[in-house]
Amino acid sequence: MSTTRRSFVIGSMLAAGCAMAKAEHVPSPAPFGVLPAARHLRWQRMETNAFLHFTVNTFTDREWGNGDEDPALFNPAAFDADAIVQTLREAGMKGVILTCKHHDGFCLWPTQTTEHCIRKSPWRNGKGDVVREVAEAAKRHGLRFGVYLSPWDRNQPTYGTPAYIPLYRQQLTELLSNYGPIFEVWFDGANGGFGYYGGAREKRTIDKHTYYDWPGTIALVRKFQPQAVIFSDAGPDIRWVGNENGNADETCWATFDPVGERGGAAAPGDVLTSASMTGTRLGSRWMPAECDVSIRPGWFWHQKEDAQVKTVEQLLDLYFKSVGRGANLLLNIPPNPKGQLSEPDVQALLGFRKKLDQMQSENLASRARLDASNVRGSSRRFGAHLLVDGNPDTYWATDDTVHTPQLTLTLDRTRRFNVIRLSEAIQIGQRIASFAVDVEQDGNWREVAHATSVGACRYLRLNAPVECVKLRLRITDSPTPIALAEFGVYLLPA
Ligand code: FUL
Repeated sequence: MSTTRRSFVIGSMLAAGCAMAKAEHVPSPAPFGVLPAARHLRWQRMETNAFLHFTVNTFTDREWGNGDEDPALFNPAAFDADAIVQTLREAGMKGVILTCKHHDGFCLWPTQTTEHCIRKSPWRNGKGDVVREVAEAAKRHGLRFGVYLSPWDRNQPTYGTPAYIPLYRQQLTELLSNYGPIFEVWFDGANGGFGYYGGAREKRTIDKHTYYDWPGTIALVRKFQPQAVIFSDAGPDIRWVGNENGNADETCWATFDPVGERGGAAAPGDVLTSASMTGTRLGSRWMPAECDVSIRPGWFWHQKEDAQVKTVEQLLDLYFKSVGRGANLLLNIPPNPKGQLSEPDVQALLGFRKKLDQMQSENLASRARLDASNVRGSSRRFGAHLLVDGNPDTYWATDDTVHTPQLTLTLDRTRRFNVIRLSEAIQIGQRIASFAVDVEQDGNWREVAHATSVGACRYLRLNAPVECVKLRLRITDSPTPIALAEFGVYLLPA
């Protein structure tokens, strides 16, 4: 190499080195608004979880037990936690939450707090523990385990008096300390009313705001399972979406400031749930929505509902209206009296996952040329290529002055698609307030979809597939520079 050529090469290397060093000094966008905790981030990435409603009701054909059910009723002769959890895993579920105790008070584990539990059941000769079997099966199959412990207990004689609270906390302590890591603790809002209550058979009402001393109970969860998210209609970590149809709102913010039904403070069971589907834009707490819904009309198994199991298309619709709106889907699949999932439920679940897998198998954007109208500090650390790297931690970001950038995608050839996916880098806040997607046809741009909030995940499902080589994402409203982690273009097969 000649001296001139060598110095040119060295000069270029130095220049490139300088440019890279400069790029590395481009600061990340400032965090915006309230941020998710690490436990939220882990939870948001799970997207779909399973709910198992299973107890004496499974054998009595009821939705709510009175509390006077004989524990001997509970006898799922062919209970197979492994088979259940394996199906859940094949259906793409990342976690499973079990009704360890529903409102009737029957405990599915050998609790020391009451005789109204599995020890008094003939199942496994009174030596069984459904909580342990599900928790261990979940661990074996790589699902995370969560617990539902109904605050309302229609069996306990002391329910409604201060004496019940230490008992409830003891039950919670047993669940939180004996079954490994818990990813979610589910507190139901149904509280107080008629019950057996040790034979009193009367109506008992409680003050939803003061009776349970929620701050004390929350502190207990934090102490034993600090990584768990706590669900209720009032949070503190995850909010009920406000309906049991499984739908978040078209606009769904991860932030929420719950208020009581008549204004004022909220508490589990006293929340103005009409606001829960949407959340609060710029709210003071990161409290994303969870959409709980059953694959059948009821939460518990009833033979008469075998023909009413949701179809694959209904499940897909639920997915797009929950996960696709930044929430999580908590899908209930109730075991039957044998202790297994019923065949119609299994078929629907597997059909649902097959369709999603087919859709997700090819992201057309990952083979496209991506041209961003702006890249923060012209740095590769914030480049548009990060939108298709499959890593939710990296993101395309814009300069501080650029809030409404555009991204043009040139696909490898004419392609057909009907689903678009966006995902914000929520670790630095929820920013985007609206966006639109256009396709180029006959030399003109045509808008095919627009929407509002993005957050952890936003899917847009088009009414019909469109074909094009070029498409464009326009961010139309954001109060700050954007930080978009992922972008997907998919074809959901008919
Ligand atoms: C409700 C309960 O009353 C239902 O029985 C069910 O457990 C559902 C998930 O939450 O509030």
